[in-house]
Amino acid sequence: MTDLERVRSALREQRIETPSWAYANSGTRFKVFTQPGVPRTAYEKIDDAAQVHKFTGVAPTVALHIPWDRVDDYADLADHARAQGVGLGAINSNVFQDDDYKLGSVTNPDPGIRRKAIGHLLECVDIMDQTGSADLKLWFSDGLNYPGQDNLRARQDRMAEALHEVYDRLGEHQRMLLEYKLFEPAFYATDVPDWGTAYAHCLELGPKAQVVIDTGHHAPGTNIEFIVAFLLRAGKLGAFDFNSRFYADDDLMVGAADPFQLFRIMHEIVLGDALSPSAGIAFMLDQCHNIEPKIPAIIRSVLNVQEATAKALLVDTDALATAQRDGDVLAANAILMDAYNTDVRPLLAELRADMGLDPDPSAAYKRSGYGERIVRERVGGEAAGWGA
Ligand code: LRH
Ligand code: MN
Ligand code: MN
Repeated sequence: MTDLERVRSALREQRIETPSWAYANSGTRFKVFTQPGVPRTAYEKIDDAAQVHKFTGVAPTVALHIPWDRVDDYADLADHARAQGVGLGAINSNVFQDDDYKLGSVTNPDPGIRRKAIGHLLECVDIMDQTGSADLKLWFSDGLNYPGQDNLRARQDRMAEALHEVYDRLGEHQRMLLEYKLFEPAFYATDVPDWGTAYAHCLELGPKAQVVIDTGHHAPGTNIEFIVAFLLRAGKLGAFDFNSRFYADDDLMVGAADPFQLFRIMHEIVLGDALSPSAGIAFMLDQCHNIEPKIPAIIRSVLNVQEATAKALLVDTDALATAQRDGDVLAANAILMDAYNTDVRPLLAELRADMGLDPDPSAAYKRSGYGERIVRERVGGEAAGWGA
């Protein structure tokens, strides 16, 4: 296989999962701007996700968030997805939107509330059994606003206990993905604030527990590609929640704020041989499109990930290794920058044509008339679940 064939075949194989909640209305703490035509049900969110896959060819699964996507019959929802040409992906749990969780969910000092939160996580595994999903994604808003509010160490014990109980419930082909976040909604201390804490819990749990890197969940200036390299080496990188940030957890389109960072992350993925679906890393988006049209924004995001990946695949890794061995700092850096500065859009357009797709997914979606149709047909779209 020539180098270019290797690049093409890796791109053809790439899989990006889109989040159901990105298709629905969303907003900030200050305002939810509703958009006409947004989905009213989980079924309609899947219909929209199917459009993204139809035009990009690399987004065949949709992540669900429970209870935002609660339905009576999850097997039926999975059938619906299949009929639309997509599948259901990770199940995201939600133990952050109930009044009971004001002081925490699984780390709450009240054992009754901890039981309720663990009950929800176990219910999510039941749902996975019905949807055929392999991944349970856990994010805990648990934390403290004030020093002295609770015992930091006891909360780690409670976290470990809850994670063990859920871990033990996982089926043979299921895994648990633990997401960390530096701050928000808790401002003084978060119970899983960083990759080190998530990693330590996952290590204690066993091979079915891995870490999720949400790119928006770090302090400014954090070297995320280092975290990628470290976790890959340890076999503990399970997934990404991709998005962009300028300040905090902005949830903007991936690759919009810092495409170079996205390239550096994908470079570590390529070096670690972790791009292929067989490597088991779930590449998911976790975004909200508050002011821009949603389906076009998600198509744009998928293309941004593809472009960063194509550039990462173009890095001349042999030449890079030689320059590194020689201690040739400038040559090594230039090799990386050459790949980053390559315009990969013609390559991707050609690849899409080979795959029987329109070379320009955004334009093709626009021409399809789907956007106008949903505005006509759907009245009273749903809020994604927060801020409403
Ligand atoms: C938390 C988070 C987590 C949630 C999602 C809606 O900030 O990143 O992944 O499930 O947002
Ligand atoms: Mn996330
Ligand atoms: Mn987030």
